[in-house]
Amino acid sequence: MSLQALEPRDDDRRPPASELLEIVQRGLRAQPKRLPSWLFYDERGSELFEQICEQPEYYLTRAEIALLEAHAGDIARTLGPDVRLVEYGSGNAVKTRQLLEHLVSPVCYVPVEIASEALAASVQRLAERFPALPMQPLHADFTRPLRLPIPPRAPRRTVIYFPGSTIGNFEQREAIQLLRTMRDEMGEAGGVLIGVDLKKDAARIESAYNDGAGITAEFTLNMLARLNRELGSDFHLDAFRHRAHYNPLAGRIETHIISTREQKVRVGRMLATFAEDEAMLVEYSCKYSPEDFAAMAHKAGLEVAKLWLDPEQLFSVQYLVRRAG
Ligand code: AVJ
Repeated sequence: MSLQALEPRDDDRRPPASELLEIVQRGLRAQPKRLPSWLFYDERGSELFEQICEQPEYYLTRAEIALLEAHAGDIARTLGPDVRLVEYGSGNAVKTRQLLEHLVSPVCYVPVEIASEALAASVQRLAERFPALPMQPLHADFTRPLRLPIPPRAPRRTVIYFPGSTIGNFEQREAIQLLRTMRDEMGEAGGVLIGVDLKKDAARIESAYNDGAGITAEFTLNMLARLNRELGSDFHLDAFRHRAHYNPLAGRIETHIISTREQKVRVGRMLATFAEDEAMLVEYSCKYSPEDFAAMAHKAGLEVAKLWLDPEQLFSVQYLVRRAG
């Protein structure tokens, strides 16, 4: 039916590639060293993440899909008809498909993604399944204010869909900031539909980030391979290893890249020194109890209107709306 404009719109407020070197050098100068987790997602990193989702230890994706299988009808009723669905991070097409199959006369689908390969792939897959649904891919960084494309007709509400517990990658203050940005973006009648991984037995969480096949370790170290390729740095991948520990007090997985020996790494004009066993922080994956998350939403001017759990109660999907007062 309608002609799909599959060319993503470019948002020129994205950080240019030239900033990459600066971001990495700053992270290597920090004490302790730390690099941002979005650096994982080059083409290879996105591929490895998809493989992580299939590992038996990584319960998150399966739980969220099972949750949608059980509750997509109720979720769609809660969102109502004529929704403009804006997805932050255009990740796993299976979840989006489950949701779109249940939504009544959605106005359009707007995936917002900084990795252009991932954006193109997800739109392609969904366009085949929903040929009549207008798609408005936006190539942008969703942590910054967006300029959403004009919808093809007036939506009843804009719903920001943020699945996968990606919110867990943000520290409390940043997470609140991001929720506030979503609140601004969705408008008065809007809502946020968000996947949030739950606190549970520490061993269960820890094993999800230390799969037996070593895919997560490969995913972690791929960040260094990416920097070598894109910045011409000389990280020796065999002199670093992956470590993911659950910090029960902070309620989060802390993933580090560990230097297995004393070494120097050239990154542009900078020479970074690593001590033996020095740990560089590359990711947090925060876990929340429903109460924790409700308190955080509250601080962002939102309230939890509804909460769904998967049959094993490992994972939650929550619907947030503007908070009164
Ligand atoms: C995509 C951010 C939800 O934190 O569980 C998986 C990324 N990192 N294994 C997560 C990830 C290591 C994932 N998120």
